[in-house]
Amino acid sequence: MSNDPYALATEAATALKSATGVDSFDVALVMGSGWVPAADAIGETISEIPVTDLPGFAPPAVAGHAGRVRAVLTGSGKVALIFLGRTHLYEGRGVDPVVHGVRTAIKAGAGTIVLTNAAGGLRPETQEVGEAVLISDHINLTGANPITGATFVDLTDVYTPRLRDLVREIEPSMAEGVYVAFRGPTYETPAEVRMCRILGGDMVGMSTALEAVAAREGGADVLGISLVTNPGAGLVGEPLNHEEVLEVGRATAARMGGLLAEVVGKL
Ligand code: 8IG
Repeated sequence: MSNDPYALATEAATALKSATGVDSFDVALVMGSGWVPAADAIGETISEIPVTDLPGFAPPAVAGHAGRVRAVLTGSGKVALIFLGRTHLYEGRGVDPVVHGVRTAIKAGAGTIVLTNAAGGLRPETQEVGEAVLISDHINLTGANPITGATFVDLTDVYTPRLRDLVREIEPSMAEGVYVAFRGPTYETPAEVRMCRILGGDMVGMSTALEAVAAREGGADVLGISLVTNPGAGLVGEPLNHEEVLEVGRATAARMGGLLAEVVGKL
């Protein structure tokens, strides 16, 4: 196995194609916390394997992150690669495993990467728990970047405007927002949540931004959607817990799966 993350992604893509029996993928989706149950609505499963069967993938570390990858045939005849769970920066393995799925998907042909997550809402005045928000942009406060060296990738349109337009054609009422990414694993302090609001953030979470950057570097289009599962710490009510995230996911799975199926159908 190679130490070069791009070579490792090429190796993983080769292994993925032979393990799934699929020669090339059109689109890849990363199902974050609360989104895994939505995967079943996207199409017919062709095959599914543990990601750890492929070179470079870390074993799952979080409940609700199954650590499996599924090849799916959609109603529109597209072949989708669906990651049921992801690796997070807070797991402490560094940034390469966090973006390995995205890089592998791109090497396996995917030109569109759909990134989903569960997030805290920074605008409880207008957001509801269980609401899906289209990611318009992000603020990367992780302190990390998947790219090393003098590769100055333009991030003007990280989240592809055409794909956001497409989602709004399907779901005209969907709000857009700026996703603020922290390393975690702690949730924010109330002061950090107030800071994020001042900075222009609308959602806060521990994923997605680094994967979006890696996808843009790799030349893919990116769509990001957050499922707001709690108000940011200190904004209202109770402390946060992961079980509630999974519960919101179960309650919204059919709706979110239907939305993703429609989006993939129109790519
Ligand atoms: I779900 O409030 C979920 N993930 N950083 N803050 C951060 N990540 C989250 C939150 C939150 N809710």
